[in-house]
This record gives sequence, C-alpha cells and structure tokens, in this order.
Amino acid sequence: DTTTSAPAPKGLDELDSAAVRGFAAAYGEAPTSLWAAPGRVNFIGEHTDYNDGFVLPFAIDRHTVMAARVRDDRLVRVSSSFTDEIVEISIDDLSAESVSGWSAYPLGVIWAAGVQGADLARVPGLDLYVVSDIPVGAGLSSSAALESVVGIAIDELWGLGFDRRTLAVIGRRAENEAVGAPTGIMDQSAVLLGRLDSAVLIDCRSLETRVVPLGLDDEELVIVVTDTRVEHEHATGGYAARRASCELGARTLGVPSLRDLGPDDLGRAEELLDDETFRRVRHIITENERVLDLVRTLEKHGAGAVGAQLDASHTSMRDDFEISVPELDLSVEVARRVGAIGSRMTGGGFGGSSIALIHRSKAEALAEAQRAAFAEAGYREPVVFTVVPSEGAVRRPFGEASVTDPAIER
Ligand code: GAF
Repeated sequence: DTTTSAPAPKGLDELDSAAVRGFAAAYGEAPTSLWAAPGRVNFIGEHTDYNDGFVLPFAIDRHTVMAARVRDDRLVRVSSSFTDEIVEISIDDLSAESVSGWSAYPLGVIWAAGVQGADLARVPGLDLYVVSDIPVGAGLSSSAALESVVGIAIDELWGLGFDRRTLAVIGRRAENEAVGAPTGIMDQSAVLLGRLDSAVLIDCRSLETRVVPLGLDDEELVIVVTDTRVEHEHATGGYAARRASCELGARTLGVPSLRDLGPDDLGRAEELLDDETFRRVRHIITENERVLDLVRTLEKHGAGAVGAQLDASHTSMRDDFEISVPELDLSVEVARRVGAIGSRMTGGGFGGSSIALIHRSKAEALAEAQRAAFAEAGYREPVVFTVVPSEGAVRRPFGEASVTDPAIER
C-alpha cells in the first residue's frame, strides 16, 4: 500500500496530551518539557531551493509535538505513536551511518548539531516521544517538522545556543546525510521561521528571509490542500534525478548554480542543452521569476491577484520539470473549474498535495468536487482540508517550565 494514513487534525492541546501520555507509557515516567513544530505548504518556488533560488513557503496548523526529559547518562531514547519500538543509542556512538529508519531523523539532528559545532561531549542525554497530525508523504514536510522539533528542544535543553537559521541548516544536514535525501533548505526554514497569517520569502543563496503577510482573511480567501494520497519519497528516484539535471545544466552553462541565470539566458540554454535538461533549467529560471513576481503582485494588489503565477507554476512543473502526477493534475483542474484564484501542486512532487487559493464560500464545494472527480477517475479518495498560515516551531507551556523559561529567541 503506497498511500498515506491521513491523520485527522488534532490541534495542539490534544497533541500535547497525547505526547505526554505516550511518553509516560513508553518510559514509565513523566516528561519535563513539550515542543511543537508545524508542517509547511510551499506557496510558490519549487525545486528552486537547492539551486540557490527563491521560495515562498508558510508554516501550517498541523504539528509534530515532542515530549522530552533530559537524562544524565548520555543515552538518547526515541519513540513515537507511529512505531512500537524504542530506539536507544549512546551519544558517543552517533554518526550518519549508525542511525537508520524513522529514528534517523531525530538522532540525525543530534549528530548534525555536533557537526555544526555543538560540543556533544558535554551534553547529558534525552528521552523523547513524538506525536503528529501532519500526514506523512503528503508533501507537507512531516520530516522537517520532526527535525525542527528536535532541533529547538536540544538547543534549549542542552544550551547549544544556535539561532533558527542554523537549526534549519542542522535539520537539512540530518536529512541529507543521516536520512540520505538530497533536499534543500526550504522546509526546515519554513517550519522554524513561519509567522501567523504570513509566508516567508527565502533567498536560498544568502539565507536572507523576509516575512510576507498574506492577508487572506481580509479578502475572505482560504488555502485548501488536496492530499492525493499518492505517497512520495525523496531519498530515492525522481527528486535526486531532478537535482542532478539542474547541476548538469549549471555545469554546462558555466555557472555555479541556476540562480545565476535569468530569462535572457534561455536562448543559449536551449542551444547548449539537450531538450530534457533545457526544460528542467527553464522551470528553475521561470520559477524564480514567478516567486518574485508573485511577491510584488501580492504586496501591490493582494492575494486575490496572484492566480496567474500559481497556475503558471503548476504548468511548468507538469510540462518542463515533470514532477506532477495525474492525480495532482486532476486536483488542479478541479480547483480551477470550481473557481479557485489559482492552484498548483506543492512540495517535491511525484505525489503529495496540491493547493488551491479560493474564496472561503467555495471551499466546501471544492472538497466535494475533488472527491467526486477522484472517484470518477478511479483514484483513491483524496483528503481535502483548509490550512492556516501559522507560527513556526515553539516550546509549549508545560508544568513549571512554562512559567520560568522565556520564549525561545527567534
Ligand atoms: C522537498 C525538499 F525537501 C525541499 O528542499 C524542496 O526542494 C522541495 O521538495 C521542492 O521545492 O520538499
């Protein structure tokens, strides 16, 4: 079965209680702190991050919550509601190779913090237990949420002193080297830097970020996610192949990365590259333009005016970058038919979710139309839900800690 389990939304309070209960059941004592990290939707800017380009993601109101308790024997134990096992390892034995499976994400973050300069020789140890209402494999960054929740927790509990940008770099290193997925910096940045009702414009070359208010409420707009339940995997296959094509394109055109090219370079690119590599390169060049264009349009005319960029982005991913699947294309067509302002697949592709920017009054009709169209096409029933652009990862109030500990520095 290659479909997601599509958990129902729980809300942070319920996730908090589930994490505390799960921790106590797994380890036989109570946790001492709670941490939460959201998933993300990418509004626009796909596969541009590892090309040093621009992205515009936002954190969403789906979360991974972690209950934790510091231990003094240098052991780390990890467990979660989606596995029965408790994985245990000494901090002295951590390496990119010594971790595997689900636990490679949390343990990989601890290892990567060491690579980033944390003095792991002096940290005490940790028990952690994780719950989540972010669907796995749905293109909503359940992995970055897990990496980031561990990152903010060890940073504060062990006094590592990293800022959020560095925690994003640590999360990406865990994913690249411990998990083995050659992903960029977007997801961890969105999860760690997200702000309520806003997206975050990230220049993935300089790592400069700018919060871009979306103003959806002012225009009575919502963002509806259609999770196709076609599950993707970035450690294998298409994602890595796209990245390799981009690197080949940049090498052939004599630039450090595709970020260094603009629309004026398309003619030369077409001359020098084979047709497939050219189309991959064209997607990146035009997608970077669309991100900046969308932000300009948004700031000048509001979210209701950005439909053209969203739609063009999907077409480019479908035809040039070829990372869409029929279920995603159908969901985008249905959204347009129902009257969405714009619609596109979001995330790495090869499955996962699409988003539609649509007037609030049409959201329910859109959900029904998606289910009907998928049934008619013989596809698995999609999961359709609204997401709210939300705050990034936070420490949750819990016991005395909430009174005495200041909010995490952003
Ligand atoms: C995945 C990756 F993790 C991101 O780094 C990014 O490349 C995205 O796919 C595509 O935009 O989410």
